[in-house]
Amino acid sequence: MSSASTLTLSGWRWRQYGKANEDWHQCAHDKPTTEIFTDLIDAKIIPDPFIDENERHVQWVGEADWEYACDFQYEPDSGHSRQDLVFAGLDTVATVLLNEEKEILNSTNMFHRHRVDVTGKLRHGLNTLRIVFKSALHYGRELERKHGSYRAFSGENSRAHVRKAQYHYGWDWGPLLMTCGPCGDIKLESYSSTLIDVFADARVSDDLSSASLNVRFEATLDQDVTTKVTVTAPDGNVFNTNAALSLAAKESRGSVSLEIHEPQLWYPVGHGPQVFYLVDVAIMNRDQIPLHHVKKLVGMRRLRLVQQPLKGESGTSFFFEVNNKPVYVSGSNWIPGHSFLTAMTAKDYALAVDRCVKANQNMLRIWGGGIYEHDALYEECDRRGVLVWQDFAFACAQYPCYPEFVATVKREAVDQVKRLRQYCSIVLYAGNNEDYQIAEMLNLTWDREDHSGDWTDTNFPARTLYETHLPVVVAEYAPAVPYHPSSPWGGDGTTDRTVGDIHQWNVWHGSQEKYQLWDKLVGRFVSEFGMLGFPAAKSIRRYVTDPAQRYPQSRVLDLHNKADGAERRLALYVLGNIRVNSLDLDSWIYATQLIQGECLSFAVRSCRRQWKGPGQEYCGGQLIWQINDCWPVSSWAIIDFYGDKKMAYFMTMRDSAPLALGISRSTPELKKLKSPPPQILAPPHDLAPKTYVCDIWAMNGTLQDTQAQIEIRLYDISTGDLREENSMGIQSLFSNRTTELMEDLSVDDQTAVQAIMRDAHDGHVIARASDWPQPLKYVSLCDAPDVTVSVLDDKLEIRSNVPVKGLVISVVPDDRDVEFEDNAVDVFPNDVYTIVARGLKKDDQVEVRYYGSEF
Ligand code: BMA
Repeated sequence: MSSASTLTLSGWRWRQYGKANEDWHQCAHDKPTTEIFTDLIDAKIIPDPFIDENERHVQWVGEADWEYACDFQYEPDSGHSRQDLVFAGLDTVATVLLNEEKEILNSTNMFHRHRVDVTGKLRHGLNTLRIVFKSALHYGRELERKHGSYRAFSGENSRAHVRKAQYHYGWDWGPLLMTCGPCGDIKLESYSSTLIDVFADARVSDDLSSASLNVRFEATLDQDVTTKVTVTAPDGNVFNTNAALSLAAKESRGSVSLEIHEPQLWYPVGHGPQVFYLVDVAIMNRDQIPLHHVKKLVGMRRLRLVQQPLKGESGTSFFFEVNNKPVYVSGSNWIPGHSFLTAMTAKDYALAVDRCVKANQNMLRIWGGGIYEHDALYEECDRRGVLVWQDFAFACAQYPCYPEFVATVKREAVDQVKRLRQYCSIVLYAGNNEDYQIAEMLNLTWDREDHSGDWTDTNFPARTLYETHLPVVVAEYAPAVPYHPSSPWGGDGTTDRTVGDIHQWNVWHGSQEKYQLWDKLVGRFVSEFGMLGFPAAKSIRRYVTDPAQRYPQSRVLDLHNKADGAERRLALYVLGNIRVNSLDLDSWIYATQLIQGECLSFAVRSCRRQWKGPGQEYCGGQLIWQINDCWPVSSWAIIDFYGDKKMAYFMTMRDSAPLALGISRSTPELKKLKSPPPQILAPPHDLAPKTYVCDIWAMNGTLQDTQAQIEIRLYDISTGDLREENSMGIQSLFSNRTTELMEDLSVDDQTAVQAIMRDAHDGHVIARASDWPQPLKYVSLCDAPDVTVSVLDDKLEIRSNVPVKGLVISVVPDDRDVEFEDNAVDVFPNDVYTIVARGLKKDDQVEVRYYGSEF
């Protein structure tokens, strides 16, 4: 009798399917997962689709069928009565054959997981698994012919029928690359008795004084076993070794419960530690020999999505509460990290989460047009305290709801929620991305009073998935996690700013509002908003190989910008706001990144200001669209595909800091408005008056009340003269909310305001904020500012005799590996701005660019 053994298959070969005399190609790597695009690139059969215009030349790959094969050894073990092949995911239309020609599996859903009993079907010694992947494009078009056409935005309509990552069909930031292949691990498990699934469901009592831990497991048994559950607390305390349970061979499920007093709780980043209980479930045979065991890390937290009336405003709140403490969310939307997901490594996910934490962000929304992410991403989110909003994998389409579709979706939901439910960072499941918005746009039947639960006969049939089938799966398999039918969703429709979440795209898309009006666009929770910005010059050099194509409107750069009307909208926001004297690539990169940063910074400050304490959580958070890219592109991402951080990354990092300052500039008339004024009444010069009033506030996202010293200085922008100074002395900043510090400070159109927050005891600078007349294009700048940058080992010091905006430092040459902890800063006279720059050496050359320096 021996314990279970597992073999992960690897060493694939591949070829085009159905092509006469086609030879097999051995994969260039030995990884367990692979896919056709990366293999074709490795074999030099296609050029890298990420480079130049190659995307156009590789479209035939998605129209073709492909097959993969791999050999593996199997030596029977008399102790093992059963063998399973376990598939973590196949992309997408796959037929699996074992040892020429036993068909053991057909799969048409990339998000399904499979366990196939192959007992008696394996040969002793060498075995071969072959998988045929039919073109998902053709498959979808067939389904479309059969079941009718459903409208999809981004990608072709047929995608609505196919349960494959929807962004593979092309998106407004992503290429059309219809890849396929064995994208998830495939394992041969040989055993007599095994645990198939373990879920340690931890429920923390309302007063946090105890937790009940219910450990549920599923097993396949060929004999009677005893199970043993061992729980090790974060402090090393081991308990409950007595909780043994006997299971008879015919049984397949069991559970063990225990109470934990004074549990050690898991917190989101900034609220407390990320600690875990280790739950070890073992099954043993009659002689107490272990047959199999599974370990789970369990973070215990009490979780609520709070939607309750607010003081003095209509609608309801929408914020997350963890361990009875409200958590203001400053986060981002996450799209898949690559067009070819098998190229992503655990290290890539760890780095992505690290960048999110370093940007003072505490949530990632895993957007519905991508995938249910790799375990590595959730593991890292658990470990770093980053909350996860998980969409189900539907986006921007009218989806069908015929019986086969419902069946495949229900199974997908069960497979994925069972996989994900142990991750304590997941705080919400949402039914889809923007499908109710699509219903509104297409004027589909969506009667909010109709709660029948079955809308399959309407032209918005998928409502039945989002409001009936998916919530049932979440309630059954992840009962402690709230469910939200869509993002956005709530109240009178998807644009209701007073209930639920909104996607605020009236800056950039929609009515294309001025970003200076962001304070009038805030909702209860803003789960998407964004502004496009070009990637770094060094990134562009990597994907645009012909130097002649390195200008902003080039054919290649246009191909690497998928956003509808992007050049017009970028021009609108750049030209409407800043002075541009040159359209060379470097200047355009700077210009687009500056307006992206300005826009997102206005948004983050405006949202966060509305977190005003108990009963006044008028905004519970904001999620930037988007933190990452899946290929090299000009997009809304704040970190480009090659990892270079755009200016917006740093600017919003400062706005999201635990302790931060905010300044807004307005006119008394504009201040009164709750929504942007009708555009016809507000030509640009009306928003650029000669005098303004400023409000100044502080944000304390920590859980401690804090005392801080606040200083306000007003400077003439062109001369650097200090016009007014106001030391507000020590101010009390109450925990977990904003505190208004000053109202209606009058300033004129040549004055920039700087606010500094200092530690009340030792005077060190905790936070800075600045505010400038808008739009910046009307501001007179100093002709010859004296800006000095002192380069030291691992840091820089910046000084200036006049206020400068958006100062960016880069090392020359720019491919040196230096990590700037801050950048894109505003520098004021009488202040030394120090930036930590790891890897910087004191004789390094740096390049300095700021608003006005190159225009
Ligand atoms: C949204 C998203 C995406 C899209 C983005 C930018 O609303 O959900 O579908 O990529 O806007 O247009």
